[in-house]
Amino acid sequence: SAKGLRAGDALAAADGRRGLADMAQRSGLQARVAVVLGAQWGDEGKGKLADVLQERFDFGVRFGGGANAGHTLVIDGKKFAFHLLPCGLVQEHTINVLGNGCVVHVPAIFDELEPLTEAGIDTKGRLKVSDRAHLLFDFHKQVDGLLEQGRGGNKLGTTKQGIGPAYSSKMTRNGVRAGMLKEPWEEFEKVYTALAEAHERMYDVEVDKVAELEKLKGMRQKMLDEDMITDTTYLLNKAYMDGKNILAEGANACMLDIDHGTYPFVTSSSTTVGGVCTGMGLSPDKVDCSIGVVKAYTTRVGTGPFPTELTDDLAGGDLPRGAPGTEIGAYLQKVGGEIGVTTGRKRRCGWFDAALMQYSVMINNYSSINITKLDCLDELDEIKIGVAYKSKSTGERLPAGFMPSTISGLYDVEVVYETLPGWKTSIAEARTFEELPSNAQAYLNRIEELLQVPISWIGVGPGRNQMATKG
Ligand code: 2SA
Ligand code: GDP
Ligand code: MG
Repeated sequence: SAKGLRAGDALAAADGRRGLADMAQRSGLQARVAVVLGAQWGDEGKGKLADVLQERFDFGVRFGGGANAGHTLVIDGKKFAFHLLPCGLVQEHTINVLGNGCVVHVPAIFDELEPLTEAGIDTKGRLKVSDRAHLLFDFHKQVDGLLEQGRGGNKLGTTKQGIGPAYSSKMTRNGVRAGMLKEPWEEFEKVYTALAEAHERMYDVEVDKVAELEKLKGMRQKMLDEDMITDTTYLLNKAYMDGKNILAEGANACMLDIDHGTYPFVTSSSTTVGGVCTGMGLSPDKVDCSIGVVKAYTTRVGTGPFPTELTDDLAGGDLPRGAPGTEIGAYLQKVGGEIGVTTGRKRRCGWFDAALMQYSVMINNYSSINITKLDCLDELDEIKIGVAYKSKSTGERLPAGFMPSTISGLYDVEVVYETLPGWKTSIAEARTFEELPSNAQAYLNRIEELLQVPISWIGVGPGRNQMATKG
């Protein structure tokens, strides 16, 4: 039926098995291993929730991706941007891990540690890199740029951080893992050179091998001095056995997952809940809480289908207007500060897409969700929610949880909208659901109803303390 999967009780039964009896468990406040996952197309505000939760976790772990992520924390008005490293580094009680599922550009590590040190944060000995993680070299970035160029008008809109080419090396099985940096330098030089030469043969690139090796040699020594490269699979499992708490910080998001996203407009890693386990070597039964981070509207950076996108053309039609004289998509872009943290690109903006979220819930079975940036809707007269997809060609409504697997299928969907009244007042000071205006409460209640997942956290501003709780 058009009701689809949410009509069944399968997910609720799974919650029961996970022991998610109350809100404290669902919101990550009692978890041994909690995961923060992007539920849409990224930039939902994962960094901020990870930072809020991190206080009670001993470890902060990245399980996939590389320096393509952009996670922003605002602490006492000061901004910290993370690309490769886990956000947990800002909290000195934590050990932070780049898990085996990551692709690691060594210079990026030092580039990112530097501003932390400058801010007076002691990072020494607090970063561990999996010896099984693959290294991402400068030539991977070079090739990423070339591949994008070669796509002409069909660009994926990658961050050009070398992500796709580095995962290609891993899957081709001629990649170089971080553990190689612990072997004699000559051995490392050999595997590095073989991989660089393979790229020179495959692509029309000239790789400055001498320069990169020279740079890496110095950084390698620093890593060895700090005992940075280690078996993090063992480290994390041992820590778990010893009763430590682990927080896994997702990068990118469900719809950018290499398998479950809008392929080929995706990143090259497993960004969904399964990737957590393969990317850090921790079994699924140990993950007792996964929180989906969900923006109160939708954004996407890079190309690819985006059913609820508000293009200026559309917004000029029958859609409600935002601040006087602005189109809503452009308005959200501006009010939300929707600019890529890594690349500085403008993010495309659109209405909340419940049909997409029902798919995201099905894939990840979130224990609860964190609605972020609700404050960015404060000034709107009316707010739309995409509640279902209809096929343009057949006119039929697609069942909840179903997402077309092809790009043509995705462009064939027409969104069914509901319109809710705005609240037209600032919510920046609200700290509980009850303190929100009734129209904001109604908006959140409708989202909960459509997704059948409880909301635990509500973002009302960028600051660490600007988070309201529910439940
Ligand atoms: P890539 O570089 O191979 O992973 O790019 C492939 C697609 O994945 C998208 N992607 C992202 N989407 C949202 N946020 C990301 N991080 C940065 C941020 C992005 C930025 O936080 O703003 O600065 O532009 C991110 N990283 C990758 C990308 O747009 C491609 O569609
Ligand atoms: P991430 O990639 O998911 O960690 O998110 P980004 O850091 O790329 O983008 C989220 C942006 O929104 C950052 O600039 C955050 O500081 C900001 N942010 C997070 N939560 C909120 C919120 O509730 N309200 C507002 N106004 N900004 C928020
Ligand atoms: Mg981001």
